[in-house]
Amino acid sequence: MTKKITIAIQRKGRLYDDSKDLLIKSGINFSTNGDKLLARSSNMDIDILLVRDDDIPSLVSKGVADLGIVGQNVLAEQAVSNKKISAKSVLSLGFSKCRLAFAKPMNSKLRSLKNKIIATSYPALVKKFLKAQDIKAEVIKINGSVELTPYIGIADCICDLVSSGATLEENNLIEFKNLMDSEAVLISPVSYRKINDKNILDLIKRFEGVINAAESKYVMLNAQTHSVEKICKLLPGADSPTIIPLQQQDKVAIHALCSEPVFWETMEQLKSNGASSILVMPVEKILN
Ligand code: PRT
Ligand code: ZN
Repeated sequence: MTKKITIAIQRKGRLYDDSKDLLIKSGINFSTNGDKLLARSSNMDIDILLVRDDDIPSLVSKGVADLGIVGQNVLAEQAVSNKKISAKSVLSLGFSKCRLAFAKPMNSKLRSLKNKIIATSYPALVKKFLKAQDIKAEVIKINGSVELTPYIGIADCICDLVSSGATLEENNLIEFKNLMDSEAVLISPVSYRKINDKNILDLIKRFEGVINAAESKYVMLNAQTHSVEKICKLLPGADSPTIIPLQQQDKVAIHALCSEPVFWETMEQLKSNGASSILVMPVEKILN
C-alpha cells in the first residue's frame, strides 16, 4: 500500500497563489475554504497542509509533511538558527523572487557596518554574514515594519527583503549590500528515506515539468532553406528544432521548443533574418 503524501503550503500570503497554482497545474485537484488547515485532494492520495510559512521547514523536518513550499530566505534563516531544522531544497520554483539586502537612510553617511545597529527579521543570517566578514555590529530582531527603525532612531540601517524596491523608496532608504537572493523552493526532509518513494519522485518531476513549461515557448515559423542554420541559432534554448519542407520550394517550416523566454527582440531578429509567420505559443506541461 502506498502512503498518502502530505504537502505543506502557506495558508495566506505572498506564496499562496503561486503554490496553489503549481499544485493544480501538476494535476492535484483540491479546494480550500475559509480557515481550514487541511485540504484533501479529490483525485490523488495527497493531503495539503495550509499553514504559516514559518512553520513549513519544521513540519517538513519532522516528517509531518513530505514536501513543502517556502521562501529560501525562511529556510536559510531557520537552518542557521535552529539545529532541529533538517529540510533541504529539492527544486527552485521560480516565483516569489526577492533579495535580502542591507539598506540605510538616503542621507546617512554610513560607509561600513562596523559598530552599527542593524534591524532585521533575519538575525541569524545577518549574524552569520557579519561573522564571515569579521565585522562587529549589533543586530536587533524586529518582526515587522523593519523599514521604520532608522526613522524612529533605534537602528542605523536595516537588512530586509526587497522585491521592487518601492518600500525602501517610500521610507527614504537606499540599498547598499545584498546578503542573499531568494525565491520559493520545494523542500523535503534532508535524511529522507521516502524520497526514494516513487510517488514522491514522480510528483517532483511533475512540479519540474510545470516550472519548465512556464518558461518555455513553442515557436513555429517559416524560413528560406538557406537561412535555417542562422535562424536555429537565434532560437533561445532550442534543442534540435524540427524542419519541415513546405510546398513552396526553398522554404521550410521550423518548429522548436525554446526553454528560455522568447522576447520581442528575438522575434524581430528572427524576422530580419528572413523568418516569416512567426508564432510563439505557451507550453502547458513538459515531461522529460
Ligand atoms: O503569515 P505568514 O507567516 O505565512 O506570511 P509572512 O507575512 O511571513 O510572509 P509573506 O506572505 O509576506 O511573504 C512570504 C515570502 O514571500 C517571503 O518569505 C519571501 O520568500 C517572499 N517575498 C517575495 C517577499 C517579498 N517578495 C517582499 N517584497 N516577502 C516580503 N516582502 C516584503 C518586504 O519584507 C518588504 O516589507 O515586501 C516589502 C518590500 O517589497 P517591495 O516590492 O516594496 O521591495
Ligand atoms: Zn511568515
